[in-house]
Amino acid sequence: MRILSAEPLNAETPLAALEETLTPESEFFVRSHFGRPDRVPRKHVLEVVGAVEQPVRLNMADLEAMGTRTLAVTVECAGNGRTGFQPLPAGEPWGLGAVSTARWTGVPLRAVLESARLRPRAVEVLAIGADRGRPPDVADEIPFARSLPLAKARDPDTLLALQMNGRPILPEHGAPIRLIVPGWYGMASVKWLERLEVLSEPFRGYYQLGRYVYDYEDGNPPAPVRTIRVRSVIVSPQDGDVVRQGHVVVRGQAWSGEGVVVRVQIGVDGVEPSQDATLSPPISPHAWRAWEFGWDATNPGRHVLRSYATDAKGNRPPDVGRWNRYGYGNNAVQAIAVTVQ
Ligand SMILES: Nc1nc2c(c(=O)[nH]1)N[C@H]1C(S)=C(S)[C@@H](COP(=O)(O)O)O[C@H]1N2
Ligand SMILES: [Mo]
Repeated sequence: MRILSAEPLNAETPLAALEETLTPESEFFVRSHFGRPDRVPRKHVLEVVGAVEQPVRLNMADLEAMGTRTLAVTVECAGNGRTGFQPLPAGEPWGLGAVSTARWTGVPLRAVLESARLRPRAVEVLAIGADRGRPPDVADEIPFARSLPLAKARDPDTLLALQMNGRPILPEHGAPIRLIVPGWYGMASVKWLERLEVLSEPFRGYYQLGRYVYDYEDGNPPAPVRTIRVRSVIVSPQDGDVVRQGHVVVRGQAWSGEGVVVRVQIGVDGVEPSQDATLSPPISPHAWRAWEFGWDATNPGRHVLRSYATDAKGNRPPDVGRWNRYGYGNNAVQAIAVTVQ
């Protein structure tokens, strides 16, 4: 892993590990604002309070008894690709490895909300993590907390995850319970989940309005960061590699929060895509698709490769990402240089 900071732990998945459709757990990227809470909640209880008829407290067994689902979900940090922005915004300098995929098993958040019975004035569900700290520009200690609008909270694929790849969630990934919000950037998938608060007014917390907003500094009000933008990454060969003249297999992953990727095209030495890659079958509506392209590398010398994804809604990535103050959502087409000899 490439460690960006040790305390709190922020580490990115090496590009080579992105080749696996299910990311090896020891290489699943880690993004934490405050470091993980030290309390090891063996007898963890999740509280559901606020605008509900029936506040509930659920332990792990209670949750498991509500019925679980398993979904493969690609989690991508909104800051993935930040280093491609110029000037470089503040924040963790992520390359392209702040993205990983796991099979998550959990209870649909919806089932828990139904058991607590929402009051008619409910508008959002606030998820509060057990980790706390003081961001540089904030006066008091705060928990990591983020809200979801009711529609997303009630999406049957939004999970209170209890397992990652069939085993208890690893400590750095949010044990014992975390949210998994498919299709949205990682900040929505609150780790070390301690409390759900049903709100009758939109949440105005730091990680809702102060961060995770697209601020284009163009005079318009910042917009919330939500859906993962379509992207394709070449994982093999890597930038700067030297390959043997002849047939070269180019591999990558492509994903989007708007729907599965339906096409990946490759561009060689030009900014226009020219040929199609072969996509592997989707393992889930919310996971990336591995792709492969047989490149006829007949001409020696330096060549530039690009990959272009198209998702089910027809979205395609831009050549240049739209710069914003905190450096989110940079899904610009990646270019790698490879020498054929
Ligand atoms: N409690 C808590 N949840 C959190 C965070 C955090 O710092 N604290 N970071 C968020 C962000 S920004 C991302 S990208 C994902 C990363 O999940 P991972 O570390 O399991 O890859 O967790 C999210 N959930
Ligand atoms: Mo993130």
